[in-house]
Amino acid sequence: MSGEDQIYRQHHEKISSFRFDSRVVSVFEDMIERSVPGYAAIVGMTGELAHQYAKSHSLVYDLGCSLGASSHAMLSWGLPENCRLLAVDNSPEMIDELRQRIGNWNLDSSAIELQCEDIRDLTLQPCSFVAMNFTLQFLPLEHRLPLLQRIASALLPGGALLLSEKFRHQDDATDALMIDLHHQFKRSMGYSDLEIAQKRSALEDVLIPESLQNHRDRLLQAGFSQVGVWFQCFNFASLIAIR
Ligand code: GEK
Repeated sequence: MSGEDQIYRQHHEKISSFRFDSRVVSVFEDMIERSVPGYAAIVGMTGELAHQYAKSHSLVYDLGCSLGASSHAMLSWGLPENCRLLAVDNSPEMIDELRQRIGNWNLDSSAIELQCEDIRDLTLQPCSFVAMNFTLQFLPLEHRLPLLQRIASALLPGGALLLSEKFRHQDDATDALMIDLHHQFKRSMGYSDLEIAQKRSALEDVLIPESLQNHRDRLLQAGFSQVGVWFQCFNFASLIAIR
């Protein structure tokens, strides 16, 4: 079970860049549920979409799996016969904690394998579905297209990438409004203005949002044939890209 996220509750003299370390792991679920509007809907739908797109005897990836919420949803919905699910994260603390938790999942977890690796170094095998929920946003901008190209090349024809991201609205006034609405959401979830401000500064230069137009154009450039936004709330969205 997740503890309550109090990481930025007290005033910090110096805010260090955000890292997925053991402190974050211990409160991760509380943090993401109270910070990302629509998180539960996106994770739940990841299971449903994997169920639709995954093919029997193929691989499915969960890239940036954290504590396995998306993997859990995919296994709960049920993957086709002989599908293997590879959950990858480069935080050893996340993978260690996930490894311990899987034993308590009340479902058949024999199909899932965990890998502690940077997704930029991962050799992607032929696969039918890739979930990348709120992970691409942490890669330096220049590393995003090469990864998406490798995903597109690894996907079987008709396979799909589900990509969820925090994004930037192209019009500055709308972007400012959506940022305000997101902060209002965080306040309603119990975060103080100090917590919101300190977390924002920790994520500066770590989480780099782009516009939905950028995402769409780059996915098409990477080799996907069709791209659509299926979920959007304030400055968070999820896209489905078909190979
Ligand atoms: C969920 N998908 O619950 N290689 C591998 N993992 C990475 C990399 C990288 N280069 N960079 C960051 N990560 C999850 C939530 S959280 C989103 C994903 C958030 C990992 C990082 O260690 C963390 O576990 C995850 O990506 C991002 O649906 O906290 O906003």
